Amino acid sequence: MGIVSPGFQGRPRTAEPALPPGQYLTQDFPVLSAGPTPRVPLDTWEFVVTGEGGAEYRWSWDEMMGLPQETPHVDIHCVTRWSKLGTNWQGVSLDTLLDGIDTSARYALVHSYGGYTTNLPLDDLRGGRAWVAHTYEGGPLPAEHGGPARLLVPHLYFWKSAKWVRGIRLLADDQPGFWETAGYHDYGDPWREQRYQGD
Ligand SMILES: Nc1nc2c(c(=O)[nH]1)N[C@H]1C(S)=C(S)[C@@H](COP(=O)(O)O)O[C@H]1N2
Ligand SMILES: [Mo]
Repeated sequence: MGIVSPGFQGRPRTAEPALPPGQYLTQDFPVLSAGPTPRVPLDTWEFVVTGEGGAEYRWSWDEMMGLPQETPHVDIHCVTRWSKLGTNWQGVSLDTLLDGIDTSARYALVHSYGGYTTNLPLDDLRGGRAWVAHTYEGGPLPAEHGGPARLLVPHLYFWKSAKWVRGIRLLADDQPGFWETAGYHDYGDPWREQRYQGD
């Protein structure tokens, strides 16, 4: 028996293929941004959840750092066909942030500093599957990859993982975001190859 370090979340991969259909493996970390990289100072950074009725739940950077932190070890899949296996992050689970927010909303529209948006069912932000991530491979998340903090929703194509995340609007009805309006799939499950509308 070797030393098992706390937080190590390795799992056997023998039972399932690691790569979704049509994806190739990459070792580097491509940067894909639809616009310029916004620079967000930590002292003005905030994360806001807006309820259907307009109620706002806000966290400053320090408040976010004071919440319980998790260390997801996950595979990520971009719709442009690269996948990266076993990436290591640190951040706050959306379960933690949504805990105590009483809502019957079924959808979420995620907003970023810089104006990017993306939508997903609210349930996909629950169940230990989504984080506001601020640390990548042991260091602060670089700005080009979404720092100070990005959404991390690795079970969907990576365009759903909004960089420079600023907040989430809870909605009764689904509302498409930036890429979804441009023809990308509304849900974006890489295992079902839901790249574009109609897939
Ligand atoms: N705010 C914002 N978030 C974004 C994007 C973007 O253009 N702006 N691009 C998305 C797409 S298409 C992908 S594949 C990933 C890329 O993340 P990376 O640049 O860290 O690889 O971010 C997603 N999140
Ligand atoms: Mo992407």
